[in-house]
Amino acid sequence: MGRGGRLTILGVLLAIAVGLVVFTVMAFIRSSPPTVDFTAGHQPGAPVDLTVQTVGSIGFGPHPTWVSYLTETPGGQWVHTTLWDLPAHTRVNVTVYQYDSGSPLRNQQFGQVTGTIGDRAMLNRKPFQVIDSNSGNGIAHTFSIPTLGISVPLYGDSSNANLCAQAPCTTKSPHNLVQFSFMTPGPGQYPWQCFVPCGLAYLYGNGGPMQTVGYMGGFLQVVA
Ligand SMILES: [Cu+2]
Repeated sequence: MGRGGRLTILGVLLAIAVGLVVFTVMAFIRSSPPTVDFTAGHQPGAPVDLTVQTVGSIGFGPHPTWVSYLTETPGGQWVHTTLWDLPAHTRVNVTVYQYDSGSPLRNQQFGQVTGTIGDRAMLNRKPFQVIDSNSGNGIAHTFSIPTLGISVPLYGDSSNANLCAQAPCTTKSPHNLVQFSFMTPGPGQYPWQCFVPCGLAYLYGNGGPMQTVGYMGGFLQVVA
């Protein structure tokens, strides 16, 4: 083959490589989860209600077996996202419907409730400040905002129960109700995440859904 022929093949291969990179980047950008807006029509001083659920497997999309959080819009629709617009210096009343089984924590520190109003949370309408994850059903996930010092352990459901495997789950499925409140800080981007290594089949449980926005972590986008 002549030099021109080889150069042509090289050029075609390069074009394919560039095309694949562009396609992958565009696919990644397109797959970014939507943001749920809790600021529209917000009256200064009024609390915001934030309702989320945790599921053992999302049941749809590119990773149907992954654990995930979902968010309920102010209109009452469940959306597969972990991104929220929230007003600054505002009380957020969080309700978590927890539909996943649990396990003992690797770090018992995350059995504590920290940073919420009153440093406590409610589990099935009873107040608590700490959960011993080595007893009972263990901890399924945590709701944690590290930069704000906020962390709440989410008690697991019995793994013998007929757990929901297709999100969004409804309260007909076994679940735990976890409620707490916190104050948003000033404007900024604040990451939040789960600290239970719940990414099954990934190295030490910390890959996959633990590393992907929209599943076990997201952002509070706090606006003035
Ligand atoms: Cu988790």
